[in-house]
Amino acid sequence: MSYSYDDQNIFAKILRGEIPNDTVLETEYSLAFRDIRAQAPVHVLVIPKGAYVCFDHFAQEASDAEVLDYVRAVGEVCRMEGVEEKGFRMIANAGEHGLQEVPHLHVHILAGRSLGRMLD
Ligand code: D5M
Repeated sequence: MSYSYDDQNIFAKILRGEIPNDTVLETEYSLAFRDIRAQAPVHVLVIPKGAYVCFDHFAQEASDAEVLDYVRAVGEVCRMEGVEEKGFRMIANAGEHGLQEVPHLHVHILAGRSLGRMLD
């Protein structure tokens, strides 16, 4: 599958500095910021700075350096937010059925309360 990236999406605007954000961590290739509609006491979004729609797009086209930076950024946010002790959930919504609202790859990191069971 090939992907076309909409550079008018809200995270692209955040990356260009056109919209403010509450940054948690910025690295060479990644940015983490607080979700504007927080669903838990900790709700951080981690995005690659590159123009990738979803994980498949990222896995196909990102450089090894970008992938490594992104994985490490997710881990570092977890450490910074202290979510490992009580636990947390990571979610990446993708596409129409995944109800992905913003078409720029992002992982949600949710923590700070019991998150309920999603899958039986
Ligand atoms: O989730 C997209 C998420 O992006 C949703 O939880 C709200 C969040 N969002 C939307 N606009 C902003 C801004 N401007 N700052 C921070 N967070 C934002 P999805 O997985 O695509 O459904």
